Amino acid sequence: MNRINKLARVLAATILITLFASFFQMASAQDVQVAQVAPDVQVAQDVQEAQDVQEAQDAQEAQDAPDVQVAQDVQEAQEAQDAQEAQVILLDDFESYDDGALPLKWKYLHDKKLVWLAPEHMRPNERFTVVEEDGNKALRVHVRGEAVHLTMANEEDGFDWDLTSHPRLAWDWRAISLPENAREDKKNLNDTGAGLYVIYKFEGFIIKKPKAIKYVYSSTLPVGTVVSYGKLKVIVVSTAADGIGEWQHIERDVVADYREVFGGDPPDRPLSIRLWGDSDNTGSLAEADFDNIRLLPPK
Ligand SMILES: [Ca+2]
Ligand SMILES: [Ca+2]
Repeated sequence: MNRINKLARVLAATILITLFASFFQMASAQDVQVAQVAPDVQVAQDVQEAQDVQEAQDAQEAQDAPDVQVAQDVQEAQEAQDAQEAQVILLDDFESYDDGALPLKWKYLHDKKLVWLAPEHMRPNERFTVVEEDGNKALRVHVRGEAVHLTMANEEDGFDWDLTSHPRLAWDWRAISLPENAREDKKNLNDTGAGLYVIYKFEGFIIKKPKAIKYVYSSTLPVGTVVSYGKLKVIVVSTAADGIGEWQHIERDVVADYREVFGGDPPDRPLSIRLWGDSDNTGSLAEADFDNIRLLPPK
């Protein structure tokens, strides 16, 4: 009987040991499984997080990108504008004179000679006056029943104009009063309240006449009209038909204009620029303001 009991105890102990062994084996197998699974999960999480971060960065960059591009475009446009501005040659913006003064950088025809403007040369029916308005100064040309002009000569009067580098001319003007019923295509009514001439050269065997283009603010003719007086060509660039009293900005490619009205190329260096007030044919008042006369590089 004792022997049987001993065998039973041994058997029970063996079963218990076997059960414990199985339990520990299963537990370690689960640990291995966890240990095997865990790195993959971590990697997957890491990948997901990395993707999220990348997507967030991409989204931010996509948001930022248009602004960066616009800023770059604005900067490049500004640089291009600055470069062009640096090449502009300013003839006169009338800011260097006192309000009410004569524009002393300009010459005037007196006794058939060009002389520097001086008060004693002025006749009663003509005035060239720097006028200030809203912080800006401009030249007011006022003539009644006369034709007068101011001249600035190339290579003499403080500027150097070469058409190969500066083929364009720009200015602002404003008509205040234009000669009534004047028209540049009728000799007996040929008045121009405001005109700007470019004189290219003088031609002729005995009497030398200027070969010139006269840009006008016409009392009656439409913009684009071209009138020919031999060596003098008139191009209407502003007209009272579109109204007066407002500033207008004019830009002309004078090389293109010369080719159009004369054919062939102009000389590289025009002789002079003249500002005109002309009301001698109609005997009426011509009054206009000029400003910002500038030579520009090609577009
Ligand atoms: Ca000015
Ligand atoms: Ca006239």
